[in-house]
Amino acid sequence: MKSSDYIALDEQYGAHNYHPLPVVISWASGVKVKDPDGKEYFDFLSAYSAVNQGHRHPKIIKALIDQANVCTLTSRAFHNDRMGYFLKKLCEFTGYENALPMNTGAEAVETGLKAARRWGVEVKGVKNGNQEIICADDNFHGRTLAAISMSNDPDSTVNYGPYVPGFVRVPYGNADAIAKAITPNTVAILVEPIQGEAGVVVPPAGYLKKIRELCDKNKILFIADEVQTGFCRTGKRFAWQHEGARPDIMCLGKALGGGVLPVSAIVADHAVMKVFTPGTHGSTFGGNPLSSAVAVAALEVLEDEKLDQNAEKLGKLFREELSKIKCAKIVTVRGMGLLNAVVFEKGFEAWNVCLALRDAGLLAKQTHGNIIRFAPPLVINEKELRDALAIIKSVFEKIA
Ligand code: IF1
Repeated sequence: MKSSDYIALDEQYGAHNYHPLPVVISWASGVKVKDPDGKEYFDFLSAYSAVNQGHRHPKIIKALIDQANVCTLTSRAFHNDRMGYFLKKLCEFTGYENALPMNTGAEAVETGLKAARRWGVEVKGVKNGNQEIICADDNFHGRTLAAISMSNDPDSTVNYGPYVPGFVRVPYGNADAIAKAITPNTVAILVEPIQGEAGVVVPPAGYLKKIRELCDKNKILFIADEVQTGFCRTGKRFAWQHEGARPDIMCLGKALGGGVLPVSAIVADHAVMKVFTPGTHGSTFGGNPLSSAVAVAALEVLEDEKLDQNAEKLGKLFREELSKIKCAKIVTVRGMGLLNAVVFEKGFEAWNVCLALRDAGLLAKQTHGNIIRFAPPLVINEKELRDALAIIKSVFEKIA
C-alpha cells in the first residue's frame, strides 16, 4: 500500500477529529521516522513530548517485552509486583512522597482536580459544591469535560455544554490577576509552567514563584500541569524547577510512558494524597504491571542519559541558530530546553511551511496557524540537531 491508501482508510473509517499533516509513519527509531516508501524524516514533534526518550529506546522496549512475557494486567483489585517499584521510582525522581497512577494526561489532570476539590473540603473547610479552581486563559489540559470546561479555545469547547462549573479563568502570566480572583472558596490554582498548545508561551520570570507565594498565603494548592513540560523537556526534570516553585500537585503523562504506552500520574505529598480513600477514585489500567515496567525504564533512561542536561544545552544552540535564519515573516523564536516555537506574523499560514519541511525531511506541526512547534526527542545529538537546522534554514529562507 502507498501512503495515500493509508490516508484514505483513515478518512473513510475514522471520525474526522484531526487534520494531520499528509505523511504516514510506518517505522521509527531514535530521532528518525520513515514513511512506507522508505523516505526518512527527523521527528520534531515527538508525539507532543511523549517520545522524549526517542522512538523505541532499546532499554524501554526490553522492559516492555520482558514484562509482556510475564504479566500484563491485574486491575487494582489485586496487588501486582511491578506497581510498587514504579511508584517508588516516580517519587524518587520527582521528590514527592506519594504517586497515584492513571493512563492519560487528561486523567492525571482530572485526578489533580479531584484531589484539590476534596482537600478543599476536608482540609481547608470549604463547603462541598463551593470549591473554586483558578486556571489560565489559553490553557490546554486535555479533552475531558472538566478539562474543556477550563478552556477558552472554541475548537475544544464547541457545543459540548453544559460545562463543569467551579473554574475561574484569568490571563496567563499575570500573578496579580490570580491574586484578584482568589476567594475563601479557592482550593487550587492550576497552570502549565509553559503553555504548550497555546504556542510554547513562556510566562514572565517569577510567575510561578508568585503563584507559590499566593498559595502559601491563602491556603491554596498549586497544581502544575507538567504533562507536556515534564520529564526533562525544558532543560530541567520539571519546568517548575527553573524557579524553585514546588507545586503541591504535579500532573504527569506523555513521556512517563517512554513513547510506548499511555502512563500518567499525579504526585503529591501525603498531606494532600491522603484525601483519597478506598473506592473514591481509580482506573482499570492505572498502575498495571506492563505500564509500570515501561515507566520505570522510561525514568531510568531520562536519568542515565542526563536528558535534562542535553535538552538545556542543545535547546540554547537551537534557539541561537534559529534566530540567525533570515526570514522576514518570523516575529520571534521562543522556548526553553527543547520545547521551542517559531512565531510567524499574525495571519501567516504555516501549514505550507510544514509541508515544505516534510518534503525536505523534517516533521513539525503548526499551532494556531502561524506558530510552528519544534520539539525533537531529547536523545538528539549535536550533529543531528545541526542537520535538522540546515533543513529548517533551507525551507525558512525560501519563504517569500
Ligand atoms: C491531542 C495539543 C499538545 C497537554 C497538557 C494535558 C494533556 C495535554 C499540558 C492531556 C495533551 C496533547 C493532546 C493531543 C495533542 C497534544 C497537544 F496540541 F493538543 F495541545 F501537546 F500541545 N496537559 N496534549 O499538552 O494529555 O490526555 O492527551 O494524554 O491530539 O489532543 P492526554
